[in-house]
Amino acid sequence: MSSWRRSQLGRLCASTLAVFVMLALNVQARPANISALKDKHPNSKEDNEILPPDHLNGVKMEMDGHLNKDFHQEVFLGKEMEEFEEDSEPRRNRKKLIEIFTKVDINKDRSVSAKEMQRWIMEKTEEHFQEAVKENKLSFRAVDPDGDGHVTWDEYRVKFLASKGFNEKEVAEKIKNNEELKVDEETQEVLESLKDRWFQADNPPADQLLNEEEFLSFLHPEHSRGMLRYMVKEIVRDLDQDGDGKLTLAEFISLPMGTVENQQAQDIDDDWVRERKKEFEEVIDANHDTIVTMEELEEYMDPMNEYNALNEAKQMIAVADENQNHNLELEEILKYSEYFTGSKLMDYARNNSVQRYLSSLQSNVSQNNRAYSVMTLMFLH
Ligand SMILES: [Ca+2]
Ligand SMILES: [Ca+2]
Ligand SMILES: [Ca+2]
Ligand SMILES: [Ca+2]
Repeated sequence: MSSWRRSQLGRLCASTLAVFVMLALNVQARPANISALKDKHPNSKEDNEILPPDHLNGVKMEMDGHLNKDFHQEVFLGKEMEEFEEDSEPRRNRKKLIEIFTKVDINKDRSVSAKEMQRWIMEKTEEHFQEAVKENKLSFRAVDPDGDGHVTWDEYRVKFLASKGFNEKEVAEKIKNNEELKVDEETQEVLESLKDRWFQADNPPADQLLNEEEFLSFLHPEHSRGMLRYMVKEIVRDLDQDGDGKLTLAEFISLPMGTVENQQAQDIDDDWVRERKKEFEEVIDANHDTIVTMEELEEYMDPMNEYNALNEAKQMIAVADENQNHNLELEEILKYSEYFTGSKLMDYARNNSVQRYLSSLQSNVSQNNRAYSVMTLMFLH
């Protein structure tokens, strides 16, 4: 399994994998917030301002080829995502969730259809786009201090190296005088990868300068068809072991970890494989010929694809649709709050599900003690 090659950009965050494993080990305590925590990783904060992020809100796959675990929460909550993360007060979360429900339910029949959810997902995706545009304004200002609206590769290179701890003035001077830059191998690889991407983001006619819009697609490839395609190519290149430009299931599920050290890690590997296999077979391989082409992956990753949004809407409804009417009612969405928002409604669980369960147990003479404690633990966790 050592043949997994992480992208050069991915390698920049050398600790990402370790963080991923640590967070995955901690998955029971904080489910569904892996990338949120990753973003809060102290070392990546400063880099993120001028470096393309690994995680893109509202995009199904991360830049390094990992599935975006928070995708459905991102397209359900839009820019309100962080509110639910920071705010653990169940009553307020409950109120907010009810507010969202009434907004999604456009025709006010107290039930959310797949069409209504699809429309909502598209709206929330648009919010993530707007957020990225806003953040990009700040990032662009940071790389274009003279404010002439254009950034050269050399200017960007200086800013990037400065963010890596190099002396900004020295580096700028050396680049100006065409002197050799002494950078370590890893930084050099990242620089080359960034450079490729930089020139990809330079729209025709290529002038080797990026304006604010081009810089947005440099940081956020989901904002441009050309850059989305470039991102797909990079991901396929990293996973494609036989180099035929397409992905088999085996290539897609190759593990990023060389060795499995203990049972817990083994379980995570198993989950990782299971989820990727499911996604590959059921969603990404749209024509089900067991091969994922670049075109299929591009369709899959396109956040503005309405067909994908409808699929996602149906999946989201199916998870919580207890009465099987292919619609979501308020009760269903509240009960599955954790799935939709990443945060549990403890009071709701206590007041309803647990109590219902406890009373059903009391009436059940042949109660199974083990099942009882397991279920109670699940609800109270
Ligand atoms: Ca409705
Ligand atoms: Ca292949
Ligand atoms: Ca296919
Ligand atoms: Ca229902």
